[in-house]
Amino acid sequence: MDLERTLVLVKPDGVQRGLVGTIIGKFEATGMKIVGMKLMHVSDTLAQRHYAEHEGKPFYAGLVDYITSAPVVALCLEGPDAIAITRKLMGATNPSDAPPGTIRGDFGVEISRNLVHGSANEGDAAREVGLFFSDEELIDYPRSNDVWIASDEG
Ligand code: 3AN
Repeated sequence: MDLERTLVLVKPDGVQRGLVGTIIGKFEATGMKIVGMKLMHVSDTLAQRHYAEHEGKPFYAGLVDYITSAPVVALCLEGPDAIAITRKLMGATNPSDAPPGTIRGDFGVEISRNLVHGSANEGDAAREVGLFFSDEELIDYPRSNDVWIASDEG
């Protein structure tokens, strides 16, 4: 199984609603390792880069306004299949389609306030982690229980 890194954002609504601990806790409980984490304000420039693929879509301006409106918590998570596992926990983009037990299904009601971002694929993950974190902000460290989370056998 490939060890992956992915970018997760607890979006402004998650921070404002006091759901940072709850949301991060769900990711952390899987065994994925936090290798980067910070509270930050997303600038217009960063938002435009991050959402470049959505430029020109009707919801683009609202998306940039939303992500820049208040602080976010940015995380870089690492683990086998971290990208897919993160997206499974997030649930569908539209909270009304996201099943119970997922972050968006449990805590959201509409697509423009969907609480959390997770990179969609390996290419996006590499690009987005690089946008939000410098190399020095990503910390490589062993955990004593890593062997109980994933075996070397894959
Ligand atoms: P996901 O975040 O599930 O990967 P994407 O990448 O398709 O979804 O969309 C990025 C973000 O754009 C979503 N998190 C959501 O906030 C917003 N978005 C996507 N589609 C719509 C839409 N039809 N209306 C409003 N916002 C949207």
